Amino acid sequence: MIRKIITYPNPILKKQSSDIINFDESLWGLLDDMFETMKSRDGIGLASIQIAKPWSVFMINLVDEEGLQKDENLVEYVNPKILSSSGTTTYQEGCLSVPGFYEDIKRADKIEVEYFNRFGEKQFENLDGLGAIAFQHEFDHLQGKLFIEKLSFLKRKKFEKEWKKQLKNKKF
Ligand code: Y12
Ligand code: CO
Repeated sequence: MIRKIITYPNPILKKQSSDIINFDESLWGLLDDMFETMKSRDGIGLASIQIAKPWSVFMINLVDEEGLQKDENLVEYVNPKILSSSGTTTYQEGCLSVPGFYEDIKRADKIEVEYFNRFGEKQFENLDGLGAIAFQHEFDHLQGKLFIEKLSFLKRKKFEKEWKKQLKNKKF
């Protein structure tokens, strides 16, 4: 089922997400709904809190070398952790909870992560490039943080101004 994606400044987005204990049908149903919802909006990443469920879950579905977004490349991250990070990189990020706004954000370039898959099996991954950026963006959602909170004071002002203008035009 396609769920409603909550948008800034909904206070639910500030909530800390809680770890999954039972890897059962309620988790699988949530993950399936998240995938349907993310695809319906052309997203490449979505955290559970964005559909108002404060569970420690997100998913990433990057495009391949040919620029195609394939279902089989979806990765579901349950109870994820960042074990180590190195380097820095900057990328123009966007978020389905802040539609229509994109800004350069600095993050670690390489990360080593652990997580569980939907069946409760522990996984390890080394990520770089867009995978590392997307993971950190989604991981921040689990701590109740949006990418706009990483903006400089002036860029945040620019965002608030654009956001107000957009709300007036009732685009979203
Ligand atoms: C790099 C940077 C950020 C991420 C996090 C995942 N972000 C997204 O998937 C953003 C998707 C997005 C899609 C939009 O288009 C539609 O909704 C059709 C969009 O534009 C509007 O809403 C107007 C904004 C964001 C991963 C990797
Ligand atoms: Co986001």
